[in-house]
Amino acid sequence: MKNPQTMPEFPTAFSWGVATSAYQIEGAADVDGRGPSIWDTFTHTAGTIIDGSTGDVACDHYHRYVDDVAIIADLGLKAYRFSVSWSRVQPLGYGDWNEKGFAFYASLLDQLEKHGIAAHLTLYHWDLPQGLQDRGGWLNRETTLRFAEYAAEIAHRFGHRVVSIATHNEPWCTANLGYGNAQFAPGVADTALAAQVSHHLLLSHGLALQAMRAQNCPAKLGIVLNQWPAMPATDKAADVAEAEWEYARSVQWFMDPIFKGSYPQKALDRMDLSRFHVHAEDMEIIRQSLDFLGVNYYFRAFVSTDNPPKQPEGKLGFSDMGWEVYPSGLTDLLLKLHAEYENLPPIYITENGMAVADKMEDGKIHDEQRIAYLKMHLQALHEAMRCGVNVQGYFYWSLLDNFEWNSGYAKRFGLVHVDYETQQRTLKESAHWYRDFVSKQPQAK
Ligand code: IFM
Repeated sequence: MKNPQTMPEFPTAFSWGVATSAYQIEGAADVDGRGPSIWDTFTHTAGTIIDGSTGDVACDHYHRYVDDVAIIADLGLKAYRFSVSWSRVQPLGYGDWNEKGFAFYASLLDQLEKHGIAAHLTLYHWDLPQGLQDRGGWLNRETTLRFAEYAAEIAHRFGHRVVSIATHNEPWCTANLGYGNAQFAPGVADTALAAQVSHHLLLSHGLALQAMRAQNCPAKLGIVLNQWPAMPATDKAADVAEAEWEYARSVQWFMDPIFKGSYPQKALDRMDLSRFHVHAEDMEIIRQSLDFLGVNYYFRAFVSTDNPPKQPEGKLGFSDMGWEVYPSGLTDLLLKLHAEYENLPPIYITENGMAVADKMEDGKIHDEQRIAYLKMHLQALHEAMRCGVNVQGYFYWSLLDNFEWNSGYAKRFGLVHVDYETQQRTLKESAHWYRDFVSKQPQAK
């Protein structure tokens, strides 16, 4: 797929937005009673983050949210996806609520309402309260109950003010990067534990949906999964089998329990199940109906059994993260989900974006690569919709350059450049392009 010149038209009711997450932008780590999360502990541990940075200040969004929301409005966007920092509203993850923390999110929602921007809230974007980690974190089944209580409280306070609530963002990362290879907080490397954590995350998702529905929460309820199609490097049987396994252990591992009530056998066959405990009732709890599914798409998995493994050609280049730009993978993925899951709810593309080594020249950032990326992915998305996939919105990742986890501030995904010395925000060329593109889309009257 080439950088397209003509852009397609999306449906009138389609939501156009941007996404962020609490720890990556808020800063104010110990302000107004916020408790520490596992990411505070992790970033303050030597050797965990490439540039030695932390999210203590990040984009200082906690103090600048009024201006940041004004930027979203200025871009002509009508949807904003953000996450709540659990330890800001409940410092330990159990026990007392922190009213000042809730007040911050209430003020953020006020600003969004003022500009007519629909709020899409995520409950958990990786920042577990340290107080719960001290009790065993996601390895402790009790954490699933605490999560459901937290979900119910948010639904009770904000459920009528937001369009959607997602339980988890990318539980694959929490499990596999947090517990599988120690790249993310809490920094554990044990794949058997990662499997157990993923089960508790799914269980907590099911319990949270039940708890929010018990509150008659009017918001649409769902989950956000990061997904990729797995493509064999060659048509050798070994590569094909490996790609099937990769797809089973990443995409189907989360989709099958939610939509089919069971884990994929192909993944189970190769797993260390010695510490994998599933209670009899769990799978029915996990299999709650969803009002929406959030899909985060960045790249495909290119699967080779050669040693060393074959690498993708990357005809459309690679991002500054080293991720292959592969827009047609989004079409393939969505069509595959559509074919595979009968009860698939409407989809939002809750994240899609590109890290670029942006350079400021004469006060401007000419991020042509990001514009091309956007165009190609929107084209690919449109193609999936043309083939019948029900997609209702697109959120670019991210509004702002921000704290990119173990890459610190070294990777820039934003439509808006952030100077971390001055906290000055500058719209990149891609932001102008996105504004222009969205302004030409049919608008609901
Ligand atoms: O920055 C992250 C985000 O927190 C979750 N999805 C992927 C993004 C880019 O790595």
